[in-house]
Amino acid sequence: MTLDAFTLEQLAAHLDSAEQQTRDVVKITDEHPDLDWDDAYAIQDGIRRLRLARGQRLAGLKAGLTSFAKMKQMGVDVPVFGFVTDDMARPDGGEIATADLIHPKVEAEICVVTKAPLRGPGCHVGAVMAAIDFVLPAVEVIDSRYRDFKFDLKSVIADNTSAARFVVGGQARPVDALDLRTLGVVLEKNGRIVAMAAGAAVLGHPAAAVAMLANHLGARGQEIPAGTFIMTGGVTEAIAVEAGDHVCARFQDLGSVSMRFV
Ligand code: OOG
Ligand code: MG
Repeated sequence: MTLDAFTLEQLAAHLDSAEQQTRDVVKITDEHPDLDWDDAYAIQDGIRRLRLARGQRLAGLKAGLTSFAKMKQMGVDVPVFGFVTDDMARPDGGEIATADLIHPKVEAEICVVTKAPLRGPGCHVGAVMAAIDFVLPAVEVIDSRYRDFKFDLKSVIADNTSAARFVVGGQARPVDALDLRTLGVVLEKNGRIVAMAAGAAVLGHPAAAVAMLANHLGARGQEIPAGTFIMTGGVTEAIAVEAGDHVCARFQDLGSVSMRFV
């Protein structure tokens, strides 16, 4: 930690109000270049406390920057972890308002729900596979609070990894009915294919993203509880959207997830 508790709380409130007021801000490392990883996650924890204090419920955990396409797009090389709350959820086939988003982008993600706790260090793909209850398709709408979507890893961790909205599809499948590495995903915007990938784009196997999350939490004395919804990260680069756009993500064996931006 390089920052004191008061500064960490101030930065959490700063990013939280930027989100609430749909206002972009400069990345926080510009003013705090010494910010370290623990500071960044402590700021994210501060945002989580503020949101829960407003009555929101924790809906799940997310891994981000887990695919090479995403790392390349954002110019970074390490995955990051964040959370989603119930107020970020939107129904499949529904509308997503853009008036309260700064510069939204969509990502197709393979998600899981666990049936047993996962605790690192030493968590691996095998342990994750044994703990997965079922697999679900989703689209995450990310919306960095940073100007022009430009950030470094510590700034984006503090900003809860750009989490903004998410839409979960209805087709759940048991994990042994799928090959998560070869599971194909096609992302369409306005009827045109804009990106496609297979599950292996995410760290070689989407379960590896969950193992990394368990190891990340384990280093902090925390675990992934049973019954946790986890988004494993965009399989392709994120695609910018605006009012009027229709997005559909088609997942092999898991159906599709769609939404209209208004
Ligand atoms: C950070 C969040 C990345 C993903 O799935 O890769 C993310 C960002 O790119 O703004 O959620
Ligand atoms: Mg994501």
